[in-house]
Amino acid sequence: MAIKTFIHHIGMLATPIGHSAHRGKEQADVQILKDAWTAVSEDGTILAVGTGAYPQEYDQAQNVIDAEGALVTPGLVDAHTHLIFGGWREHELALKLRGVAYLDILAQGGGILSTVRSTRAATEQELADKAGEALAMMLEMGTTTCEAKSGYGLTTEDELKMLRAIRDLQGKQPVDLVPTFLGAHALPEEYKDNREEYIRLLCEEMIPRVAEEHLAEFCDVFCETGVFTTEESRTILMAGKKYGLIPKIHADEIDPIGGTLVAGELPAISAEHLIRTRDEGIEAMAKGGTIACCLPATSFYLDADFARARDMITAGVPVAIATDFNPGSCPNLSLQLAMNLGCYKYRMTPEEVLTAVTLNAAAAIHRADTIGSVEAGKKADLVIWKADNLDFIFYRFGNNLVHQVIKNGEIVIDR
Ligand code: IZC
Ligand code: ZN
Repeated sequence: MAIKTFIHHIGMLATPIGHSAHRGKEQADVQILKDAWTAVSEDGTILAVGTGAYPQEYDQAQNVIDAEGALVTPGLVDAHTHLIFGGWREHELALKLRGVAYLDILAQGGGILSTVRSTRAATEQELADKAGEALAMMLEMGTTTCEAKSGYGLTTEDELKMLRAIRDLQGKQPVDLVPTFLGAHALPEEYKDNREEYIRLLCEEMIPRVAEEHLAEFCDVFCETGVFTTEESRTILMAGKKYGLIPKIHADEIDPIGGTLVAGELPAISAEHLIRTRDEGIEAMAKGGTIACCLPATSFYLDADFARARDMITAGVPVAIATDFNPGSCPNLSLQLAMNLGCYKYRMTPEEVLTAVTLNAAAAIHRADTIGSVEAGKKADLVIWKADNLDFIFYRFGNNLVHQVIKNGEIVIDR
């Protein structure tokens, strides 16, 4: 088979191996190859990985990339973002510094509802353009696949507009997008006194439309005090399931009201945030095979507790780490920062965190068959780092340590 790209002189190739999430001790099982190389076929998939000597014909590849002894990892997978939104919420920073709580800002019609107003006012093109800028920055920092949620429209047309903006961006720039329907992100102001009616709208109109137009793969709910209850979350996620949308859930971000129990029971492919998750929630996730998608930059920004990721690993729950990029609780899109925090605050090892932002993140968005590791048969999405070992990228923080990003075997970032 013709070789499109050959990458050699890889000082250290660090990657989990496999097609499903790694849990428990396996979370730290990262294959480390020294003096490695990889060959990529015409269609952008990895054909072979090896060390030392390689077949001579690889030197004839269209692109030969000399990694000059650097660290290479899989491209980073951001499994939880609110990529599409109008406006920003920098005015909330002052409130936050004065001690006003996240849920109080929301209850007063700010927070998510403020972003809903600016998102409704934006066109599909404006939303796509704004998100395109964020994606360009993410790619620059090593993210090659990104999950993106709706949830700032909260009317059928505005939710569809957000999901169409995601679809518009697919293929127009290098980052692969994975869409999630989050119509249950907040109760819109016009349904303040009529929550049953909004839930009916979600289940009977929005979800069927989203499914019919193939605009999302997952259905998500913000299960939280003052937002959606566990019963409502179950109803909405079951309705999504009926239409082929895989359940995800925002659980235990502010209050542990039982979202992780719903996650384990359904089961949801992933439960996200988990800042306040207690023992029974961890057990439920372990039982349901739910992936814990932890968002440490959100804890940092909200000055909240950090999820009990170590206990989750011990209990056999696979841990993924994502940014939660959004205009309110985490205006950060660097997975590198989330990786640093995973190490410093969750006390996860570099190997465990690497798995969390590659293979386990891929599994959380149902992509573990095609991305999340550097091995034959997977897409050639890689990062060549300004580092020669794995520890280095966790030890340094606050800088972008990406040298090159390779997407489907082609250099898309070179810095
Ligand atoms: O806009 O505040 N937690 N949703 C649930 C968010 C944070 C995003 C936001
Ligand atoms: Zn979120």
